[in-house]
Amino acid sequence: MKSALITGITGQDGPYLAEFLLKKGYRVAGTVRRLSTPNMENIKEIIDQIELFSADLLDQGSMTDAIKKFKPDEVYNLAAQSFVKASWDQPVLTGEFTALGVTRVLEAIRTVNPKIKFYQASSSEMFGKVTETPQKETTRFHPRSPYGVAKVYGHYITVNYRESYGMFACSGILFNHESPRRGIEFVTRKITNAVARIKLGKLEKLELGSLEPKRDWGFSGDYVEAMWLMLQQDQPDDYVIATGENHSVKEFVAEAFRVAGIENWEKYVAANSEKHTRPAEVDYLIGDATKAKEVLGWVPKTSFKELVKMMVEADLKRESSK
Ligand code: NDP
Ligand code: GDR
Repeated sequence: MKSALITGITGQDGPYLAEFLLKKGYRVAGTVRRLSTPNMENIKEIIDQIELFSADLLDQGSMTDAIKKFKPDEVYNLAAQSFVKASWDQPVLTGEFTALGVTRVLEAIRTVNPKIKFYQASSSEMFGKVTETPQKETTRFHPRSPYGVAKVYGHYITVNYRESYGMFACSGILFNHESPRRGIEFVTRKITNAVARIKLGKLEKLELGSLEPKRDWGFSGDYVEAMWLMLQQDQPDDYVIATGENHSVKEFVAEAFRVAGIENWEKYVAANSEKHTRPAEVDYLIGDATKAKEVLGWVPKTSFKELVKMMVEADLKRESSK
C-alpha cells in the first residue's frame, strides 16, 4: 500500500487530492497547523480515513517529525499563503510560508529519506506580466506580486533539489482552478456565493475590483489527478496544467448570474472598488498543457460552464440551508 502526506490538506485542493488517493488505495495523511479554532470544514467527510499531524511551514522540526513518523512514499506540498491580494499586506510572511516553506519541506525529506517523491504546487502567477501567449513550461517568469515572487523561489528550489541531490521532485505549474470548496475571498467563489445570496434576497450588491482580467479557469477535482500523475512517471519533471481556454472576470460574473436565473447582472455589481484593486495586476493568463497531455495523458474534464454551474448550485444549496 502506497502512502502520501499532503501539506495544506484543509485548503481547496488538499481534500480533492486526499479523496483521489484514498480511492487509489493509498494511506493518506495531512499536516494541519495549530489554530485556536481548527478549520476542518473541507475534510469533514474524510477525517476518519486519514491521519493528521500538527506541522507548520514555519517550523522545520514539525515538518521533519511528520515525515519521520508517517514514512510517506510521496509528499504533496500544497500548503501556502495562497491569496495573491494578501501578499502585498504581508509580503514577509508570504515569503516565509510560500517560498522558504518549500525548502523546509524539501530539507525534511532530504534528511529523513531522499527517496520520497515530492510535488510542489507552483503557479501560473509566476508568468505574471506574460512574455508569450499561451504560457508553457519554457515561458519566462515575470511575477507581479510578492506571492508570485515567492512561488518562483519555490519552483526553482524544487528544481535545485532535483539537480543537486537527484531527488524525485516535480513542480506543477497550475493555472487557476476552482470548486465549491474554494476559499470565499477568491473571485470565483466570492461571485458564486454573492449570486446565491442575491437570489435568496440576502444581499443587494456584489463589490468587485476589475472585471477585465482573464484567467484560465479549471476544476480543482480534475487538477489533482495531474499532481499524482507527475509522481508516477519514470523521471521527475515540471508541467503546466491548464484548460487552454480563458475568460474574463466579467464573463464569470455574467455566467454565474445566468445560471441563477437573474437578469441584468449589471444592476447588482459594483466594479472597480479600490479595496479589491491590486498594486500590480496580472491581466491575461492562458496555459498550454500540451506536455501534460503528451507525457502524462492528462486532459481537463470539466468545462467553464460546468464549473460555474457546479459552484453556483453548491452555494445556492449552502445558502438556502442556513
Ligand atoms: P488554499 O489557500 O485553499 O489552502 C492552503 C493550505 O495551506 C490550507 O490548508 C492552509 O491551512 C495551509 N497553510 C497555510 N499556511 C500554512 C502554514 N504556515 N503551515 C502549514 N499549513 C499552512 O490553497 P489551494 O488549495 O487553492 O491551493 C493549494 C496550493 O496550490 C497552494 O500552494 C496554492 O498557492 C497553489 N496553487 C493554487 C492554485 C489555485 O488556483 N487554487 C493555482 C496554482 C497554485 P489553514 O486551513 O490552516 O489556513
Ligand atoms: P488569482 O485569483 O489572483 O488569479 O490567484 P483571484 O480569484 O484572487 O483573482 C482573480 C482575478 O480576479 C480579479 N478580481 C478580484 N479578485 C478577488 N479575489 N476579489 C475581487 O473582488 C476581485 N475583483 C476582481 C483579481 O484582480 C484577479 O485578476 C489564484 C490563487 O489561487 C493563487 O494561489 C494561484 O496561484 C493562482 O490563482 C493561479
